[in-house]
Amino acid sequence: MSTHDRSRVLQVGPMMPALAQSLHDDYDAYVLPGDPGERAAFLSEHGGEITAVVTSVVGGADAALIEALPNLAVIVNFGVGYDSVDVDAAVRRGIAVSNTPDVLSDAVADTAVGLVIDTMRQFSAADRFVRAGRWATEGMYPLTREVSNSRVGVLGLGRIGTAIAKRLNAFGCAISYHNRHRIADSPYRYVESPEALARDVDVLIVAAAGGDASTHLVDSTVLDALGPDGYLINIARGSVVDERALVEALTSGRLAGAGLDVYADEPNVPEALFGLDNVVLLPHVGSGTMQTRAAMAALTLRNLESFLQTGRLVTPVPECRASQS
Ligand code: 8YV
Repeated sequence: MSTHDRSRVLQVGPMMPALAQSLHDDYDAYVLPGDPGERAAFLSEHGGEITAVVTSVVGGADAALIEALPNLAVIVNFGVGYDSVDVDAAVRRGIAVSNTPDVLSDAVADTAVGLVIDTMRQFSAADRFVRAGRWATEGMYPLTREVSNSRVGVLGLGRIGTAIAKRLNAFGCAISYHNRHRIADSPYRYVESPEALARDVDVLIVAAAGGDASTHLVDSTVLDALGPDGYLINIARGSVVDERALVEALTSGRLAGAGLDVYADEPNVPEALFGLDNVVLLPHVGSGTMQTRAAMAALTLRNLESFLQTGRLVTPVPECRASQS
């Protein structure tokens, strides 16, 4: 029997097992069926009961789902990025939305730095070279690009971008950034546009939030400004980069390399990249450590519990902060 009898929680999309278990055991949560027919039947039968949705980048809450839940009061997002939630539709209905900032910044920044090093030094490719027995037959692996003291551009100097900059600053890198707003007390050099930033650096790291405002911020013009000696790293959202233009630039040698953790249509990754040794491909593992995922799950549950008990969230998204204060 639920400990929260008057509120019904709906899990949308897969969740890490411990979190799914808590939602089941402590909240008697429903799980939204994946099959479209079953989903429609579930929503017409139970939609009116649901007051809270718990979701992530994989599930999300679009306008149609929000509309199908007339008593929805809160959307609790597991993850810092909430571009899979239609926040405008939620705000119009007075529905509160939370995410999980801060607790994952270190893990994602570690991933970004790992991708920078792996891409520029080609460690994954060199590992494949050893395993294929090519060292003994072909001799030394070709020389690669040095990371220390290189020029780094961070696109989006939020919490994660700042954690990345801090790490690469310790590598002696010259850090520049572009951001929606210039940051008054930042120790890093502000550059007016993504294109100008790309022109000035050896490696451009995408750390901007996803969503309509940042879609294809990195397009063919920005990639050409980065040029044949430049590297692109993306740990943010696939939507921020024009993926077709990126594949084109990489396959035609107009870019030195790329390290990617995120893609336009996950889990589908452009197969044209599979044979390129100057490209490192990760399966969206930026926050994927046991410690960080446990912290994200705990913050997700704190938000849910706090809202159900008090009507207030611990970490509301910026668009909802006014109505929470
Ligand atoms: C995912 C992420 O939430 O926080 C984000 O925005 O993209 C990730 O941490 C995580 O992979 C669960 O889907």
